[in-house]
Amino acid sequence: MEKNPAILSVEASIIDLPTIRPHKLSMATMMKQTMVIIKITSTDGIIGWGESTTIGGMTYGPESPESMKLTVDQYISPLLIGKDATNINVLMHEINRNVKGNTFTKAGIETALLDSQGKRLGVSVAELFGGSINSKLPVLWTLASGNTEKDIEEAKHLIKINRHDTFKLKIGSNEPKKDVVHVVAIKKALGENIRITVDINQAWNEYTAKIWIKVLQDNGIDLIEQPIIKTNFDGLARLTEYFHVPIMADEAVATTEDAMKLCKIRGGSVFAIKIMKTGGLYNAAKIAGMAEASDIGLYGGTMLEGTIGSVASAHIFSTFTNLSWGTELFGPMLLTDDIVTNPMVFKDCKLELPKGPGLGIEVDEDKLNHYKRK
Ligand code: MUC
Ligand code: MG
Repeated sequence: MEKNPAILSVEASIIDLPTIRPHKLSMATMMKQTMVIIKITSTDGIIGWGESTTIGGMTYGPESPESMKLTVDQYISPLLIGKDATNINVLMHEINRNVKGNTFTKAGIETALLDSQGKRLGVSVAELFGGSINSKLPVLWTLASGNTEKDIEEAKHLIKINRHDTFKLKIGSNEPKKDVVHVVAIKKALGENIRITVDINQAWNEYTAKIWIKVLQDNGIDLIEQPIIKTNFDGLARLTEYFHVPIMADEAVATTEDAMKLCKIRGGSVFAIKIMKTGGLYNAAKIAGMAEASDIGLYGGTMLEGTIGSVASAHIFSTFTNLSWGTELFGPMLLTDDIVTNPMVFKDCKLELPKGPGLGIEVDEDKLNHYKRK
């Protein structure tokens, strides 16, 4: 093994992959997913992969695929080239000193460094964090075709083949009453044993939330995700206190600082953790620790990443003791193709953590080049 391998190159490629159907959220309807794939090559021949992905251009988060590529090419790559590839803490500290914000970009870079180091040491990314508690994680599916009947049909098929038993509904783009009627119709059609959660993606104000969460709660909905604007932390705390149906913070809980503030006021009884929001796996683990200490449950969230980002998320989520709400790492199944040769395994309502060093995935570089934006 080379003693002090150095980073030779950092490449960021923009990949566009079509979705299997339109995916309708309150802020955008997705017909494709755009990922920034990071490749880090070191002098010992090790190649590490990472992914930085957002939803709906700039409608969801503060970074775009194009800005992420620019941040890597212009600002992060020069900080890494020639440096010791094996000390991730030093590398990320240097990046954080020189590049503010840009957590999505940093998540992809940190993932590629972890994948490299895992391969170098012959251990998985989860093992770099002390090892996974579960190698199979519950995974739900999001119904978001925009049509109630189509959603019911899709869910019934997935229940029949035992791929999912929990479904998340994306609402907030219509009048609340229309959305709630849609949710209740799906809940009734799928029956008691199927868990239904709803994600409002900040679309309601606190007053509207108070009226309509009551109806959702009375109709047996299991979890309410980010009903109000992400900056209204006190409002989230009030809703958490007021309702017995659990309220989950998603957009509100991005950084470790957000998590600290929300833990103090109990702004949510569940946190959706996403490595894109936290800026990588280390920060995701820090937030998990804060949540555990505050008796707040965890949910393994997605930014609808492809396989690389989803597997990276699965590695860190698998180390959490309080992953009481499972995960939504179904992103690869929403896409018509994959750029890895060993896709994730989804079986019996669970995903399986890949075995093998690093992330445990093999990238098909021909496919990557095929889908790469020229
Ligand atoms: C979100 O806000 O949770 C997760 C699943 C899905 O369909 O959209 C994402 C975004
Ligand atoms: Mg959400």
